[in-house]
Amino acid sequence: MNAPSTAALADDKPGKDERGILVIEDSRTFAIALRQFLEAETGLPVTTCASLKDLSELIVAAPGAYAIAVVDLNLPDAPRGEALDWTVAHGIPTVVFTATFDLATRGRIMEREVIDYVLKDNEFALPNLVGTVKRALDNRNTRILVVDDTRTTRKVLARMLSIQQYVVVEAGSGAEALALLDAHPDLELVVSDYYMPDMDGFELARKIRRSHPNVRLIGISSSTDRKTSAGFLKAGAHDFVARPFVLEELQCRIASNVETLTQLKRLQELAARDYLTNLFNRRHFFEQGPALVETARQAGLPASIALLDIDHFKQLNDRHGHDGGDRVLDAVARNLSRLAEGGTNLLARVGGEEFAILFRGADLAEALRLSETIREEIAREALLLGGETLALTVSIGVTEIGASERLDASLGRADQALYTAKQAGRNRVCAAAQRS
Ligand code: GH3
Ligand code: MG
Repeated sequence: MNAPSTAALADDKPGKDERGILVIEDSRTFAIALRQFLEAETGLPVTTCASLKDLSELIVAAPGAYAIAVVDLNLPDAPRGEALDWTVAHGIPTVVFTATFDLATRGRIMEREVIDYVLKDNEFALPNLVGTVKRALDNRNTRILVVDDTRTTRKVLARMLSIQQYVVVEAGSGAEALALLDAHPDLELVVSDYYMPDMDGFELARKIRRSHPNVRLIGISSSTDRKTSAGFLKAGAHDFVARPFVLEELQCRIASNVETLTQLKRLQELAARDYLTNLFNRRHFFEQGPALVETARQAGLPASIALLDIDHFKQLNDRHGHDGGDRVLDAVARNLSRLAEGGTNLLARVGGEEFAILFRGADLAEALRLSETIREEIAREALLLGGETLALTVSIGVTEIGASERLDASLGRADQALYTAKQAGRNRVCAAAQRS
């Protein structure tokens, strides 16, 4: 079943990057271990080669095939990092894996615009390398806003961050930064200079904390006054880095803030989900529902709600035990997810054996049609439980959400329609008209 065709409401998701990982490593043991580890952790195909000659042939054959390269600095036919020159020259983001490390080597690596380097000299080398590659791949999903009124310094920082694979957006003033944050809710991290003519970094930090409380902010400044870092932190920044940067320090501080963001998102995701079925829970439905209805309204579209309840569920519980009941709930949830989740719909488990679906863009007639399809599909599906084939049915109450009506009021009306469906014999869809 298709969600209502309301392109204006559909979420844009970027396409998945299918490119692989290229490993240039002459030690066979390392190369094999790396390939297994990287494939398991990233799910991407890994190609290995052991010399500059093989590398050049691979790149010439398929220059655009690699999302990232891992390069050993010393190869028999490329002892001075020539393999690194090749990957960088061909625009392949590169992580260096090296056994030799001294200041001269670091200098040679850093002047070549690499993502990072990982030392081979310790027992954690392999997991460190895999972690670095994973982080770099993940960075492509993080948008960072760089705020600095001086174009050249802003460009240098933006370039450093794009080498780390972050998606970088630039602002030349505090006001522009605030406007960009308003326009792009996916901007998650701000790196801001202190001195700017229209508003300084402290004021920007205070404003961002108030208007975008989930955004992380790192202050930067070339001031030698230690109070600048304290001022940034007191204004609400999460971190501070002094100019001129030690590149590795800046990388680590940004990575640690991105990690915090990732953990926060994971917690938010867990808080929004129902543990048994992994569907969205009641809290999420009521937190997100009103805004979703509002976007439909603004696009001049209707919205409807369906409340769905499993028929005679108590009997199933009594007969097959609570665990059996749980399995039925999970099966119904998976069916509903397949039939009604995503696109412009919001599906949630809102009670023990009750599920709600918000149909954005659907008026009552359309919501009735969609609900009828869901009811039929669930009734058609047989579920095997304790050696018994269960005929599972659901009853559904549907209503259209009134203009400026509260979501709980609409859900209450859908509940009355559901009650009518139960009274009329179950396994059916009933509608409740809006009160005028
Ligand atoms: P009706 O057809 O009128 O909806 O009857 P019913 O038996 O489905 O409804 P009733 O409300 O009498 O029973 C619902 C049962 O769902 C009662 C409760 O113990 C059970 N239940 C609620 N949450 C869960 C759960 O998470 N797991 C299991 N196994 N049972 C649950
Ligand atoms: Mg029931």
